[in-house]
Amino acid sequence: MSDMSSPPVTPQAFSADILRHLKQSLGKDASHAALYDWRMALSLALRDRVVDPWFESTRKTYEARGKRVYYLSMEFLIGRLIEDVAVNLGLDAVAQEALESLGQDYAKVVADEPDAALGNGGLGRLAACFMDSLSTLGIPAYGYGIRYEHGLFEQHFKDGAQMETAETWLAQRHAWEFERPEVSYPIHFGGVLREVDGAQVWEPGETVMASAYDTPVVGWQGRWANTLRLWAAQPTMAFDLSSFNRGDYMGASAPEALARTISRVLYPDDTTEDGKELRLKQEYFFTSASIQDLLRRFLSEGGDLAALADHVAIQLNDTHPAIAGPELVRLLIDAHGMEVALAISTARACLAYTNHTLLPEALERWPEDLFIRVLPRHHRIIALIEAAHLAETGSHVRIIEHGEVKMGELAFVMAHRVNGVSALHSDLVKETVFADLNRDYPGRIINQTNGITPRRWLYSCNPALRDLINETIGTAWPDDLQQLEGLSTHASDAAFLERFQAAKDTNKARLANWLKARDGVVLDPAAMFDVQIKRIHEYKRQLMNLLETIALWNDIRDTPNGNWTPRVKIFGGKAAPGYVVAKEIIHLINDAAALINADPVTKDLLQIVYPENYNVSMAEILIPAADLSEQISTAGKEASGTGNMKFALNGAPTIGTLDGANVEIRDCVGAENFFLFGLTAAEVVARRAEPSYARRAVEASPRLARVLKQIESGVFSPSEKARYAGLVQGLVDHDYFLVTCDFDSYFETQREVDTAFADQSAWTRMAALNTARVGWFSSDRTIAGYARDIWNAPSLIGPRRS
Ligand code: 26Q
Repeated sequence: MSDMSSPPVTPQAFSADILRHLKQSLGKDASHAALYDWRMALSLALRDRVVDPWFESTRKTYEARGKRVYYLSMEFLIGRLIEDVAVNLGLDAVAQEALESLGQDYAKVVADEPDAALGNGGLGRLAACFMDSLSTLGIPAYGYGIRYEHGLFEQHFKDGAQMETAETWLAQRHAWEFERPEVSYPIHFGGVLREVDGAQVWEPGETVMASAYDTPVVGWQGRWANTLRLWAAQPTMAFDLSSFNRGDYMGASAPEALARTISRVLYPDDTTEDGKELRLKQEYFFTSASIQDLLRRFLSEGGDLAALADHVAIQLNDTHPAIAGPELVRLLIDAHGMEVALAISTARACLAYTNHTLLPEALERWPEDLFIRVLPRHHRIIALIEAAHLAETGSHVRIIEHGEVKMGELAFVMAHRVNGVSALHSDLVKETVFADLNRDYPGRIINQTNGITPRRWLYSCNPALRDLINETIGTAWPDDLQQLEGLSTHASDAAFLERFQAAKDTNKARLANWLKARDGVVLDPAAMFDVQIKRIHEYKRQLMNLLETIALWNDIRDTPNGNWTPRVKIFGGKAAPGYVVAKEIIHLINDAAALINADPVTKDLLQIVYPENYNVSMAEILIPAADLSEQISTAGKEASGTGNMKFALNGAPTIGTLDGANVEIRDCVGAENFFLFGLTAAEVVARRAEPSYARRAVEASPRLARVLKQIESGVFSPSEKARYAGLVQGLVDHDYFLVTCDFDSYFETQREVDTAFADQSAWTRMAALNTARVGWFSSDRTIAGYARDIWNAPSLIGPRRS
């Protein structure tokens, strides 16, 4: 594949590139350049080197006339790109040397880049990992999404409570994208349907333009690059000249503002907000633009629409783009004159749907009247799809029912494959939400267990461990992660384990320095770093973690001279702004931290740290520094999890339940290297059926009862004693997520963790075996599975270079 890689670059040549961009692209002289200028110049110099592999990939794709994959996602949680691109191009050392030869601090320049936070959490980050793997595997693919002006909100704590401010990543120029003003499509909303010669004609009430911005996504060693195409909403005309001429200058720009609201902001909820018109418009906006774009590309290459599915695979990242089914059918019928049954079967052969949740409140449903108001033609098309489905299967499952349009059922019926994201989750998808449809379409539901890109989540975020691995098993592992298994034989080698521990200690010191500089917080690097980072949700049970922390605090105070293992409990994560209980949990963690961290009795043994504004970049510092990974969701509720994989890969054993991909992680690392506790998914269901299960669990656990009493009586909120009375009452009265039932098991397992951690060499061995045995969780493996089982999409690059 050497034909696609450019000649080696010297640091001297690369500094010249940087200086050229400083001057020609930024209009700055080196002596006057600010940090921003250096970052932009570096980014542009790197971007230059992506363009050749990008063009070459496009040329090969065009030549192959084969299949292209289209990954439709409302979210791409990308994070920073400088390191990512540099590492994939093999230019990380060169870039650093070049910049430092110009007198700049590389780390500072890299850290100046704002995170591209166009996602909420797992689903959005998965899409970003998939883009990396699609390019690494050389599969022709486009990611399609929305170019939000404001990504996920920034989180601040005010007296311990979460406050939100707008995120503004586009306030500065975005270095990586290419604006494509010539690529734009009209997107219609509302209006009326009229019957003309027996056919339905949609006369839209409102039109906005979707215009494209392309970011190249380069894979490992620059062998291939795909495109992430994000759509921005624009008015059809910049200006209403008639209002302007009447002197109504504000009114003249109103349509513009209205159009632009569509791509203004990412919805910060990671379940569903009910029935927001703007959300439906966002979904249709980017889906329609994407479908129009891929049809135009197909037709421009002379394709025959009956053969569309031989050339196009469309993957729906959850139901958010589920309108793709009706939109594709609509275009095939209304714009290309295809007959209804063929249009539906053609669309279905192209489409596949990934389910990411079983939570009933997270299954998207739209009020039918709203749907008709915004997308009248699609409402009719969905009725046709439903009729075809009912006739074909004799099913009783409807898509439109009780005045709602059910997007899960729509996505399922229009997909030739439906996949869950872990083995357990896929089984539950078959048994619960889609049990009836699974009978109607046997074999349609399959599993593709999630994965993570090892380039970002080991190679670049953990240089200390990366170097040790390179020295131990060679350098071919980043795109063949199962090679990490070769570390296993070294897990009984004391010298290797010492170096493994040294790498962990380096990362813990790096985190400690970063926190000191950022928040003035001082950590004890000898303590166990126990980390739970993810969105704040009742089902993820951050509250159970905190209750255990308080119980431990009580125990230490009762026996201050006991043989305690020092711990730092690290929390990170945002709550949806409207999720009241999640925000109470955040407040309580911060209140408890204030009291416990100030306690002279426990101060060297227990500390709670909750840095504000957790994001991808923070994860890249926290995960390599973790000793223990908290994956403690109520069994049956976490579809997969991907943070769990990142921790294990970076040598942090898990304390966790049998939920999502935890099950498969435990199978890989071995039960003896995983701290399991809690009820199983089946036991959870059975326990909920028992009367007063929560109250009885509290009564049976004096330790838990004591903690709840403390919280309820205001020990942690002396200025407002009743602050958490409702939260505690909710636990005792409902506790849908069984915090009370799993508490004792969790507490006891944490004490086993204490004992295990105290035996340092045994612990390090366990950590190293985690790293060695989770190579299967590379997103390269996941994407190879999608390509084989769903897309039938080949790789266009040869076998990897060694
Ligand atoms: C939908 C409609 C309206 C507003 C918001 C939403 C919305 C937005 C985001 C619904 C869901 C999400 C995100 C879900 C998510 O991140 N799910 C996670 O997906 C991961 C990747 O598969 C899994 O690992 C996690 O277990 C799952 O929780």
